[in-house]
Amino acid sequence: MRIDIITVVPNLLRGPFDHSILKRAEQKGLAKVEVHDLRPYGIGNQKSIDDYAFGGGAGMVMMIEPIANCIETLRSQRTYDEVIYMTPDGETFCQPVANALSLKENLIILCGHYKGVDERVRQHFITKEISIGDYVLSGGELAAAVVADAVIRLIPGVLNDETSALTDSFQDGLLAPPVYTRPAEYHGMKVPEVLLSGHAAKIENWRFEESVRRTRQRRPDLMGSSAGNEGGKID
Ligand code: 6GU
Repeated sequence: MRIDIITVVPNLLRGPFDHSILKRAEQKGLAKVEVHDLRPYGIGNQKSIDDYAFGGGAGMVMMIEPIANCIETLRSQRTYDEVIYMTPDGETFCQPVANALSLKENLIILCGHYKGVDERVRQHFITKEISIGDYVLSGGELAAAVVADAVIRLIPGVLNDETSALTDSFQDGLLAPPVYTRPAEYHGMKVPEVLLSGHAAKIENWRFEESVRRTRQRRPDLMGSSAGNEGGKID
């Protein structure tokens, strides 16, 4: 998978992809993230990328021409499955969206800034609009890093233990169960006996029950409809 991120603040995105899981994904040749500074695509001597909004009002608007130039340059090099725009008024990001994106080959992610992009960019170039939640960030960069992280870790071979993405919170519609490691007892606080029993079926059942308990307590909104209730396991 290849992800091309277009931004006016490339430095904000230099860090996240040079570390841990994402770096390993790149070293293994499974994913590549390229960050593109929009500035060189700007127009005029100033390489302008934004201007005042028609009709007035506070805040600048990102112009269509620099973005068009950048996207067309990328498109001349390969075909893209999606051109994603990061914006607080997009579709709220969630695990099923991450799962779907992890199956794509090439993605462009355009980070919104200032008051956003000229509406014609959205009409003409954008195929998907994503928000990461109901709060406002000063730009789409951190949100783009969130999306890229959530997507790249799902690519087969990126995680060491390939099954571990399957047991993530949300992947089965439930929150993940509690986990423990050594020591088995710390200042009188004991690890649940069943986890030390070596009885695989009992352990699996305990984890499922704890997932349900935790989800019911913390995220009752996930317990509606059929979430985590395939086969009617939850009453
Ligand atoms: Cl994608 N961008 C901005 N600026 N704020 C956000 C967001 C995106 N998602 C949630 N808040």
